[in-house]
Amino acid sequence: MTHEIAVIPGDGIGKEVTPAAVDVLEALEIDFEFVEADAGDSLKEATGEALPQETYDLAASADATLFGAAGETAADVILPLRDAVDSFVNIRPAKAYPGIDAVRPETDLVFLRENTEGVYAGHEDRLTEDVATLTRVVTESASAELGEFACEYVSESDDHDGFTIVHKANVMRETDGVFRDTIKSVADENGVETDEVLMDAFATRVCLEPEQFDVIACPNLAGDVLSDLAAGLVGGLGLLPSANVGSERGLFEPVHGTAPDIAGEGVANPAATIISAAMMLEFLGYDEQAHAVHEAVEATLEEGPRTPDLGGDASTDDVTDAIIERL
Ligand code: GGG
Repeated sequence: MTHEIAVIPGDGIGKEVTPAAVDVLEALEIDFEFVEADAGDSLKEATGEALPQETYDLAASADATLFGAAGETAADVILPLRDAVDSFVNIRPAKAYPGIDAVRPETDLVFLRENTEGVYAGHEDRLTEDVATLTRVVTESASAELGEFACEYVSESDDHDGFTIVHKANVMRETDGVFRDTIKSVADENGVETDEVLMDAFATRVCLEPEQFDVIACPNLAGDVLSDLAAGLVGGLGLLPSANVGSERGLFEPVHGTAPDIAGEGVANPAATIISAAMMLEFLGYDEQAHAVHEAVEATLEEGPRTPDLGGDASTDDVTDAIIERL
């Protein structure tokens, strides 16, 4: 059975790391049909539109989407694309790999980020020259969906005892109150253990003792920020993949953005995007191939070659070729 894979590189280093991940997928000789589409800052400059309807429609109909990076047009590109695949959760693993000089080598976390609402729901207004407002939306239904997913996620593997709910309900009593209480009651109904930590305290504690945490369910913005923070503990953003999962489709992308400081130089670390592609393989049921990609990436991170962000001098292509050779 052929799977149609939408490939949307986006901007900056997205144009370099996304083809690298496609090269790895092609080397697996699975029956994939790759269909490329454009979106992002450079497209907006050229056409006035950051996300054409045909790109949205492609993501909404393909079996899975591989996305690169969004820049200034992130709100016009990546948020609608997550909507196109009906994604309610963004899974962001952050783990330290052997051989990589990590600030906290004991880090092994998985962020389950609510993916549809919070302050990313898009309700911003400029009321006057002096006043801008933002409406934060949190619903019981989206929180329950995340809670149910978190329960399934931790129950599927013996590696997890439960999960941590990160929130700021002592200040945002209504919105994060709904988030925390709904997830807690879903977990209780499912017999899954939870604990809870205020998001500011979590930021400190995860830096000092990341081994205290495992799976973390968090609101949209907190998940975006705290997973980037965790990237700093494990060796940088070049190592963090993500999966935007819906009930039928998924969109897979590195956590990093466009990295304009190195874009066009051919030295971006492709690991995060290639691990995201491995998450896509798992989502589509290609467990064996996914495992092979994870192993090949881990061996390459440990033994090299490495890109400059990890202290090496290899190019994106060198690292990609080394991963393909190890498959
Ligand atoms: N590949 C991830 C990406 O493009 N990140 C840029 C960004 O601003 N993302 C916002 C988000 O992940 O919600």
